[in-house]
Amino acid sequence: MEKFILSFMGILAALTFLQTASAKGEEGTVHEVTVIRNTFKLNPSEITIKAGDTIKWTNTDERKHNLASIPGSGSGDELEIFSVMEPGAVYTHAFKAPGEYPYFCFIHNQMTGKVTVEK
Ligand SMILES: [Cu+2]
Repeated sequence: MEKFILSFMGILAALTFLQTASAKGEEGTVHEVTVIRNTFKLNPSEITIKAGDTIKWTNTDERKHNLASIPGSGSGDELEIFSVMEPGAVYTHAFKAPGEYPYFCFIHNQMTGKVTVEK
């Protein structure tokens, strides 16, 4: 039992560390984007921010969503999965370079969004 409690405490400590680490990734103004439950939609789906700002995605769905760049569009040609979002997960990403960043859910391709980064 004691061992169980100790490992539980270890997991809690790890989770706290991860949350602190992601909070450190926030820079500039933080803009919230929500993955809306049971709709396969993002709110807002398109957002314009300033270079250096952060997008904070929150998955309020009961499904997992993997947000990824759309290959061959925007500033990158490579598919980049930038967040594996388990239900309830929060993911932050600071956009440094101006440009357009269309993205979609790698699992549910109809779920699309776009981040426009201005100078
Ligand atoms: Cu999805």
